[in-house]
Amino acid sequence: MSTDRVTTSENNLDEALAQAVPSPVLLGDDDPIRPGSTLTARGARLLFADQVASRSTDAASRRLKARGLSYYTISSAGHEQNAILGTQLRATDPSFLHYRSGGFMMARSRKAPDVDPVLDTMLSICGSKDDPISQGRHKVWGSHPLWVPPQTSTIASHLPKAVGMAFALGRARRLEHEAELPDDAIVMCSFGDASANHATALSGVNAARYGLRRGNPMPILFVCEDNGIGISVETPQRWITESYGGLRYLRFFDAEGEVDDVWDVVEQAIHTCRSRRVPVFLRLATERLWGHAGSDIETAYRTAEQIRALEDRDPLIRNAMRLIATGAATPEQLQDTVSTVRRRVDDAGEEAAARGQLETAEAVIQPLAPYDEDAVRAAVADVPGPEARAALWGEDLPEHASAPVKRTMAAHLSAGLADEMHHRPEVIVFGEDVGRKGGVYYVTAGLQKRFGQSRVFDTQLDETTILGLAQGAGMSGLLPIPEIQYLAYVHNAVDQIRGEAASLQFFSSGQFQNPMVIRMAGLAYQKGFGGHFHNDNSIGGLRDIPGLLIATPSRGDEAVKLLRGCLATAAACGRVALFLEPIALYHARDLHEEGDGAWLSDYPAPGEAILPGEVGIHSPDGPAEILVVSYANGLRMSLQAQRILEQEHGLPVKVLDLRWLNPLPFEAIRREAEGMRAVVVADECRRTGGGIAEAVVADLAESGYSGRLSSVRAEDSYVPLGQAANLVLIQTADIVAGVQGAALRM
Ligand SMILES: Cc1ncc(C[n+]2csc(CCOP(=O)(O)OP(=O)(O)O)c2C)c(N)n1
Ligand SMILES: [Mg+2]
Repeated sequence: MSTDRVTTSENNLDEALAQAVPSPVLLGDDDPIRPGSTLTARGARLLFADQVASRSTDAASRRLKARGLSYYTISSAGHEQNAILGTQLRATDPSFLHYRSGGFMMARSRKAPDVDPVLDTMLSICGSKDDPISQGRHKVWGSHPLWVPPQTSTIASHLPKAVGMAFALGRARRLEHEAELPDDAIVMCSFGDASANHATALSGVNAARYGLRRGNPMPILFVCEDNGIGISVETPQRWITESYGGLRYLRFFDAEGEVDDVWDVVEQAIHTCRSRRVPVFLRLATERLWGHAGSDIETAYRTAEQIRALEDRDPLIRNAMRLIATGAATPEQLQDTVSTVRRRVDDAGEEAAARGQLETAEAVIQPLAPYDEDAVRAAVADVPGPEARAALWGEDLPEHASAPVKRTMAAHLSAGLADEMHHRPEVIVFGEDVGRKGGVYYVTAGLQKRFGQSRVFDTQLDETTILGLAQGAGMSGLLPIPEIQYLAYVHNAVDQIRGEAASLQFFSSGQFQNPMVIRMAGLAYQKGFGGHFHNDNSIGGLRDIPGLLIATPSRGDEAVKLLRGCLATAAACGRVALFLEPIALYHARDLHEEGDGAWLSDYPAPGEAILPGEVGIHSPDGPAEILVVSYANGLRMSLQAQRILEQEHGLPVKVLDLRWLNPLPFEAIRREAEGMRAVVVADECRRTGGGIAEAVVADLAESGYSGRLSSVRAEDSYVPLGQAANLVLIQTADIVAGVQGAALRM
């Protein structure tokens, strides 16, 4: 079925060219196709060749699919006018592309003579390990030399990061950060008409407008490839113009008509964006010539007449006729182009299908979570000298802070962030209320005053935007530390981590990176500020994100060392790290008794850091037969339990602080569990899937640990207000009881 439509389209083009009457007057190569246009006859012929190349890869993908040799049939057929953008934009204008961008890529590739876009496209369609961008991990449009980061299939998810990059280009320049891209680069982001309704698209466009309203340069070109339909659902006529035209802080352009008309409007749109550094929205009229994908049975929602009418509007035929009518080309020239290109694509398809795919699981996951310990250690060891620190702190070095000498986690984190910002000029800190106020818990207090509004700033209230900004900044060479105000509020935007940030290295075979350390206040046990949304105790939805590094501290000194470990890993390996700060411990001072000050700590000297996989061990005075595994609030409670168990029950236990919740430090856990008669996991997160107990217990069981295994976990519940919270959360007494129970059965 689907290949029939392909053949029909090809025949239609062939017949149109066979019947076309040449213009009596032919243009010279450099003549404009129409007076006043910058599109020359030669330029128009090259454009047509790119469009035919794109169409032919679509045809080849469906034919190869029918033979079981290709894996992707969502085509660009009917969208080939996007080649005009590929021609006019520069290879240094980062482009975040819609999946129907074959024409764009063919044209863009002319700017990198070593790139063979036809073969690359066919390699991608065939899932080949030789696909230069994803090595067969996904069919994506992407190219490192052409500044096209690969995008995921989640529609609209790329708008926030494209906007983030447009923002970051200007910001990096203001910070005098050495830029890879020229000063007048703009960012382009394309998407479909149905996708333009998505919350993430609205978030992206809003962020661009808001950024401009706030006085930031926002050189972002949104391109809506409007084919009037999303799979089977028609977009109301003029909807895109009605919803995006006439908005303040967004210039709107509508490109429709003959190829030279579209060319001119695209030119104006790009020029406006580039010269004025403002968000521009371009509606590009397109057709979706075939079904949504090869498997889509279009006749279920389109009549035969509608399909025929669509075929009559095929932009390839329309462009060919325009070129012939204007004298930019003869029918024979275009026929030649068509047959040469089709042959080239068919050959490339056969070649691509014969190349192999990735062959081992190791090869597949190799770029997912790169970790180069030497490089991370070097990044950690790169510390500011005494003079540099004196310039920041004067006499008041945080490690010498006067009364009280020991300080809370919030105070140490604040100083730790200041040290990092001072030493790493590429670090920027942003989020809701982090600037003037210094964060809800004052962790970023004073940073804006010290480092200025360019490096420490408040964003609008939108987590999707915050994480989009972080991705754009990371791709621009900055090292962003975005803050998510509460763990419960990441879920509305979690796809920006799950689908986007954490997947970039995977789908680009490590060629693009968006390093970041997301600071996130979370977990439960806040006194006086209750309710689930400020005490969310589930990390299940984050722990399953491939490649995401998650660290959680418990005490102030360790918090700084862990933060350094996260930043060094992000900087050296391009990783996305999540730094989960237990809110209830920000200002905690005591451990066993009120006033003992035992949870205060000294600021760690520069260079002291905790790296991924390194756990904390808290041993009793004598030998122990039971290991308690915990983290964050649970660690503090486990240490309380440790004393009670030893002093009141004569039961010494060793306590292991996981510190890293993803990946879990299994090696260290197994090592410490060895020789112990029981392991008790004290997991403050929810019982089922919300925390880490299941994984720790399962790993020990599978690795042959023969002692008793048990856990203490929170109820599967939202966290209620006030004292009722303690009914569903684990308490010190529960850990004591859990250990006693284990001791009885071992
Ligand atoms: C967030 C999300 N929801 C649903 C889908 C499934 N889906 C893929 S394409 C598509 C329609 C997109 O239509 P449009 O934006 O108009 O682009 P077109 O395919 O017409 O070019 C849908 C619903 C998806 N990829 N992502
Ligand atoms: Mg559409």
